[in-house]
Amino acid sequence: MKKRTFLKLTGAAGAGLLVAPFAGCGPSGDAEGVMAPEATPGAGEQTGKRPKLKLHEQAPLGYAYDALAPVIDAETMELHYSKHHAGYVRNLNAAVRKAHEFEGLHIDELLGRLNESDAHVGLRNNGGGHFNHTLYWKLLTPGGASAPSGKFKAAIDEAFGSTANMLEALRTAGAKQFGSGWAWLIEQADGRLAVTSTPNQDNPLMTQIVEAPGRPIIGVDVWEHAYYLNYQNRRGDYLQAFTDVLNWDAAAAVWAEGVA
Ligand code: MN3
Repeated sequence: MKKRTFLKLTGAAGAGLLVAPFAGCGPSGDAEGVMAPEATPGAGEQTGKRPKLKLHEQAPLGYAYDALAPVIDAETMELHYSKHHAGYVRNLNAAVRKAHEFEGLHIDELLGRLNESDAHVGLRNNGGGHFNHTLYWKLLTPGGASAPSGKFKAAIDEAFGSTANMLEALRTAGAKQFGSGWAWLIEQADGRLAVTSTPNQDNPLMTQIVEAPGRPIIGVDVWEHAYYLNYQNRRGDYLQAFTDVLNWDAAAAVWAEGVA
């Protein structure tokens, strides 16, 4: 797949984070009938009485909870994936049910339509939480290259001078983010890579909200739940460890093709 800019991506009807769980759903011709406005809020599962409701789903982790130990311990991984991320997905689906104009949107497009209004708080926190963690698990996938190469490395070098400089900028952004949030490597609209950070579960695809919009390439969770069991207050040690175990094949794939 050809590399796309984030602007193109946000307008694309991609597949992956949004699925139609009911077999036999019409692909596009019956779009009006795909949603179920009167769907019961609060439940992530479907019942036989609720037809054709599209839900956001949590992708399988794809590796064992202890696969990243001792860098990230199994208990942290299990809580983070099965409680925190799962909660974001459940609450995102509940929020979408109350905001019908967001039903059926790919997560990228959903994030791009959010603004700072109170009405969007649930979608913002939980939609961001869903996207952000989906990227995070992918980047931490065991194995893969331990350094960037090819065109991806060239893009990093062009923006930062070296991979080491980029990683230092990423760790600094994570260390300076006050309270909970994320540090990011993004691709800006002009194609150039940059480092930024966001509070809470905000995401650079929230172009109407964040100061530095872009397409997320690398995302580092700096909420305490991501590291506290292993690193306590030593966020800097966790940031170093994260960048040490980053799967550069996964990062390059995100840069080339997007998160999902
Ligand atoms: Mn988290």
